[in-house]
Amino acid sequence: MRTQVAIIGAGPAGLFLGHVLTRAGIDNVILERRDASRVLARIRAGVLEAGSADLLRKHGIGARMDAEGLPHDGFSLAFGGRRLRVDLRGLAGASVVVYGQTEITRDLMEARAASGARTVYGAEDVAIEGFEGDAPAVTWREGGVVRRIGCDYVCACDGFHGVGRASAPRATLREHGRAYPFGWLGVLVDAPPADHELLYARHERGFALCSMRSATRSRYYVQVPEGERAQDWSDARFFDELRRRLPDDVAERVTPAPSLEKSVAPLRSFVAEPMRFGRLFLAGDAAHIVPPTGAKGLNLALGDVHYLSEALIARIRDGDETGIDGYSAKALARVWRAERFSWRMTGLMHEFPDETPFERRMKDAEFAELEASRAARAALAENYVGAPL
Ligand code: RFL
Ligand code: PHB
Repeated sequence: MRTQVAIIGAGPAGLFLGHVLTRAGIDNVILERRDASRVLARIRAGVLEAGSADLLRKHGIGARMDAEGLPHDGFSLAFGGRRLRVDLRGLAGASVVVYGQTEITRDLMEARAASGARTVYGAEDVAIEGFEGDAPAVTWREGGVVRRIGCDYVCACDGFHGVGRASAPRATLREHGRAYPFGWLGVLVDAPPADHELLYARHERGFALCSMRSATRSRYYVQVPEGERAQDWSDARFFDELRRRLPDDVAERVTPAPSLEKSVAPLRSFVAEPMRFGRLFLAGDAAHIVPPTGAKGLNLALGDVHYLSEALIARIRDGDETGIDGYSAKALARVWRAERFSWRMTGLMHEFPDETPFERRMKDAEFAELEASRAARAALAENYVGAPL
């Protein structure tokens, strides 16, 4: 078997890369460890930057997002009894789109099925060979049989625990990051959202977030200590804790309902450098993780794929190597900016177990600055709607 580009992972990064390459006439194969239903069952991101939404439209997969997604012109921060609305449109001239990662994944899966491009689900023990030379290949096990595909390039879009980064040469790979001593417990319910926009709340009991997927489906999160297990949280306990952390008027509008999904996500900041090793490229969570407080992870993955697909198309169609040579630096510049923003939002809005009174006062002062200064709010808004690609 042979292909031009072997893609590992059928999350949003891998599926979007495959989609753009297929539309450019470049043959590609996606190898995914799980089956498609498992991939679709993961409830993750909810917020798309304006630039991400434009990117999906540009590549012909924005129709359902435009019909069903919810454009949001702002969001609110609640901070120890105070409330602040961040007017994204007024301050940064753009809005975001609330449209679930699951829906984007479904749209991309359908487009791929219609195009006839190959995807192998249930590919076990994926391994990458020869990417430091001219003839890389990927091997995997499928129903007990070992298979191999030769290719020109390998793109690892296989998330934080994937094989791509693990295969990178230790001498070149640098890894930076920190884990936070807490996670987010998330619940998805069929009930109208508490508010028409998102609300991020800091409270002495911990952070809480009111988000949504549609006018009838809500997504809520509460900060929990690291190691906490979702099965130890009944729906009643979750909603009780959530309401205690929200401003009274919002808490009253929360409609508890049986959870459709409940899970704990650990919080971490992480960057791997560089994002290219010979003929192996990393994209999305395979290369970097942000804590979800800034709503950046999926957007970074789509941005990486934008740069990487342009670079591969220029190389494969025209023999132009400048794009693939510049990919890592270009993607990382955008990644570090989002890392800083996500780290700052996480610090401001969460309760740290070892927080000193001095650190608490610094956060109070930071929130006061946001209340007092339009420039401070504008900087926040610009980061939230995202840097142009
Ligand atoms: P994914 O989605 O993890 O997909 C990787 C795929 O690779 C497969 N895989 C392998 N396949 C073959 N062989 C192997 N050895 C493999 N190892 C792994 C996996 O099965 C999987 O299918 O990575 P990708 O495509 O880079 O996408 C990244 C996003 O999923 C992620 O950044 C976002 O979900 C982060 N995120 C958010 N991002 C936003 O932009 N806005 C948000 O509002 C937002 N909210 C969130 C989030 C992430 C969260 N969690 C659960 C971490 C909220 C939460 C709670
Ligand atoms: C979500 O709806 O899942 C969501 C929204 C905003 C975030 C993180 C997650 O910052």
